Amino acid sequence: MAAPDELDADVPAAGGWASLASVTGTLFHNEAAVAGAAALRVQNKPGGFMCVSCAWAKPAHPHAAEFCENGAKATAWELTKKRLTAEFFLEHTLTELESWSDHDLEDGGRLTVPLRWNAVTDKYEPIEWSEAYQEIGAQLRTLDPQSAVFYTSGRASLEASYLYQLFARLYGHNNLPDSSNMCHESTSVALPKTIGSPIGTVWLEDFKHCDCILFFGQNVGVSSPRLLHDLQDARKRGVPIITFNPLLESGLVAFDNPQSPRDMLLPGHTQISTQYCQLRPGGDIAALAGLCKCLLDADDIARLSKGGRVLDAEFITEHTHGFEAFERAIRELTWCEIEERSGLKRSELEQAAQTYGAAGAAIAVYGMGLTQHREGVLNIQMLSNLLLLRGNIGKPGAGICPVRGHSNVQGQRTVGITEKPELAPLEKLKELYGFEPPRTPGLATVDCCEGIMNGSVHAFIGLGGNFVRAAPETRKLEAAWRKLRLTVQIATKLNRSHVIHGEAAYLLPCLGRIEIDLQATGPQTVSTEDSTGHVHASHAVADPASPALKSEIAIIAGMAQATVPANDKVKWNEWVDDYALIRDQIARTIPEVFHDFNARFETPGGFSRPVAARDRIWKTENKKANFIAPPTTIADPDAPSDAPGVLRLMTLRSDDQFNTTIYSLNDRFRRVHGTRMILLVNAEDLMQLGMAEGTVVTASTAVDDGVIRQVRGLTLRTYAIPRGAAGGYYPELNPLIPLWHHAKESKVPAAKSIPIRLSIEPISDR
Ligand SMILES: Nc1nc2c(c(=O)[nH]1)N[C@H]1C(S)=C(S)[C@@H](COP(=O)(O)OP(=O)(O)OC[C@H]3O[C@@H](n4cnc5c(=O)[nH]c(N)nc54)[C@H](O)[C@@H]3O)O[C@H]1N2
Ligand SMILES: Nc1nc2c(c(=O)[nH]1)N[C@H]1C(S)=C(S)[C@@H](COP(=O)(O)OP(=O)(O)OC[C@H]3O[C@@H](n4cnc5c(=O)[nH]c(N)nc54)[C@H](O)[C@@H]3O)O[C@H]1N2
Ligand SMILES: [Mo]
Repeated sequence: MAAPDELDADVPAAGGWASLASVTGTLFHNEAAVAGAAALRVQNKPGGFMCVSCAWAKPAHPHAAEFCENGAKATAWELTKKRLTAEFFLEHTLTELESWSDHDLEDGGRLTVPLRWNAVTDKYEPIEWSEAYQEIGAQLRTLDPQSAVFYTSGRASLEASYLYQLFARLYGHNNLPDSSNMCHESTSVALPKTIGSPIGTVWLEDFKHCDCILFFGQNVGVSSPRLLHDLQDARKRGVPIITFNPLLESGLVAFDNPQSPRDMLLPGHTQISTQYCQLRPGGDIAALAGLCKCLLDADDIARLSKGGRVLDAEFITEHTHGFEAFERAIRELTWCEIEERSGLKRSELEQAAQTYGAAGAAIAVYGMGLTQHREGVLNIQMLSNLLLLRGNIGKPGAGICPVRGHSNVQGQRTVGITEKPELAPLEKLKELYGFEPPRTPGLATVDCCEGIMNGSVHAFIGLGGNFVRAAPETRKLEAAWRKLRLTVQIATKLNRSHVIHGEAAYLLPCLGRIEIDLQATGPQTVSTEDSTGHVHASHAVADPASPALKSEIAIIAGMAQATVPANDKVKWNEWVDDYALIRDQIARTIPEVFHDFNARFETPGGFSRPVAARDRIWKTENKKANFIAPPTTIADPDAPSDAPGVLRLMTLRSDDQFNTTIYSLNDRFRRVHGTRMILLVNAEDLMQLGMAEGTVVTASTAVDDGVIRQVRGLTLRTYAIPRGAAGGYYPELNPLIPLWHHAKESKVPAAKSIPIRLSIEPISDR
């Protein structure tokens, strides 16, 4: 492990001048300089719009510019002046568009007119909105509702999401997977069992009171850069930050605040991590067990010497269950196993445990590095165990902080987008709308892929997103996707899930959140929930990309009216005219969260969801916070570390992408330029494999299930990455993920631990 002060020289700081240059570049590339710059002034501010990029909290007292490099890029990407007109689609067949790169498809600009695929010409051709709704409705009415899937990517507002789930249930299914199924579903499964909350317990103000921050598997400088402000402020108070990540990610090493003239003009930047533990991918259960073991040992010594306890014994006795079994399991683990599995030295873990053990209140932040493993749920439960040992849930400055991805992905679940009927407000829907909601469990993302592949799913409606690119097992999924009877995509930009399509296919262009949404009662406001469970109003500021665009809400209502029988309690038209009426319905459906929704949703900083665990009220079955004894320290049983020639691949995001949206082929922070077809590998592994830097290889999935999964044309790069690990980009490497390779309890694809082998490509093959 490198000491943090050695790191700065090698790893570019997040933020700084390069960040400003990158934003300006994207604004100009999209010819969005004027509209973009005006929009940025109100981004994430009370009275303004909520960023369409990440879900990080929006403070009540924002910075002058409350946006980050990537938020600004997302704004520019949405407000681009580029357009895909009806003429564009008449010039290109979909077969031709399939050969375009992901970047080129989206870079064409905003979709402008509703389209229907014509099988004779192989082109998307304009269609009237009303005709599209009628045809889609007619198709859906001929199908068994159980064979249709209504997917959502996490951008749609609370209002649109509520109507979408109502449409699905009136039609007759719970097949409502969303992007969380590939993301933080591990959190939603793990935390209800340990602390009785499906969401994190940390609010923004806690960062001002914490004494230590632990950071697991989250790339803050790229994925949620505004959180860097909170980290920087904490560092200025002297708060230690201990990071566990296989890679030295620049935002976690150092930060130049592009909004601070002092930071920008003076040399040197805020060092973020005070200790950096470069563990092996999938090494977190072992590392966390090691930290817990150190605390137990230190507590033994404290008790013997009659010093102050290291464990919060009072908290453990009063509030928790399962401590003894947990303690036993941890004491039984050997340091040999912990070091081998985590890839960290005992001394590193002791140092980290000492810092954590000395801190009054600690926050644990985490992301995809924990959720996207076979034992992703256990990863999070181990983090929860570590916090419970010192009573770090339910006190100021402490808690668990999953950093969510899409800007409203958490909120969608709150208003009923879920495939799990027990989590949806079905009784309330029945009472309010007088129908019998379906009780059959719906399909999660993985089940949906399975259904598409085995032919039991016939229709796919996508409210945003790029499903065939984001999901695993790309090759099989793409082939099966073409056999769907109906694909309907509601989207802002063209992507692969539109050019590959079903037998009947519709592409319906919608307004983005930044665009003014004018309905019968005037311009409409929508709302979103951030990562910390705060709900915000979002006021659009930009002119629509095309006069033919409709809002997601209007499109959902249009399709629903053409599909499900009229019901005078379900007032689609009135709701489209006035979104405040939808908020009233949300408040009636889920009053414990949304009471007085319309009165409260302009609250600066958002109004907060109740989180019982913050008050040490545990909504678990036994009404206690639960320790979970780890049954294993192996996070990825399918990716053995000791098989010769096998590397454990983690799929990563670059600095210049938002999920499957690829802004450019560069990854400034990792010093990769002009290509995404690379593999980051350890120099010693390369030597052992007899391969050289720059060699072009084929990666094949190293599992024995009879399926050949390969990605060709990957150039090897040596990188500071643990032995036995490899890194490469999502979504290019998704063809390597077997569909069954997912978190055991949450079904989140295990995208951070894919076992692969490399073979050198003959020059003649390239
Ligand atoms: N600019 C930008 N912002 C985004 C997104 C984007 O694509 N671009 N996507 C959004 C979405 S939907 C999401 S979910 C979030 C994702 O944001 P993150 O949660 O940050 O997810 P990733 O970028 O996939 O990578 C997570 C980090 O985990 C580390 N890691 C990999 N394997 C392990 C492991 O086994 N253990 C540990 N401890 N660490 C590991 C990687 O090195 C990487 O630094 O960001 C959101 N924000
Ligand atoms: N290998 C690997 N796979 C992964 C991951 C990984 O780390 N590794 N991460 C997973 C994660 S965390 C996630 S969240 C998923 C992401 O999966 P998705 O959410 O399905 O994918 P996105 O790339 O975010 O979707 C981009 C598309 O959304 C549409 N869009 C953008 N804005 C709007 C809007 O306002 N309204 C509508 N209707 N459409 C809009 C545009 O057409 C754009 O092309 O991918 C998952 N897949
Ligand atoms: Mo995500």
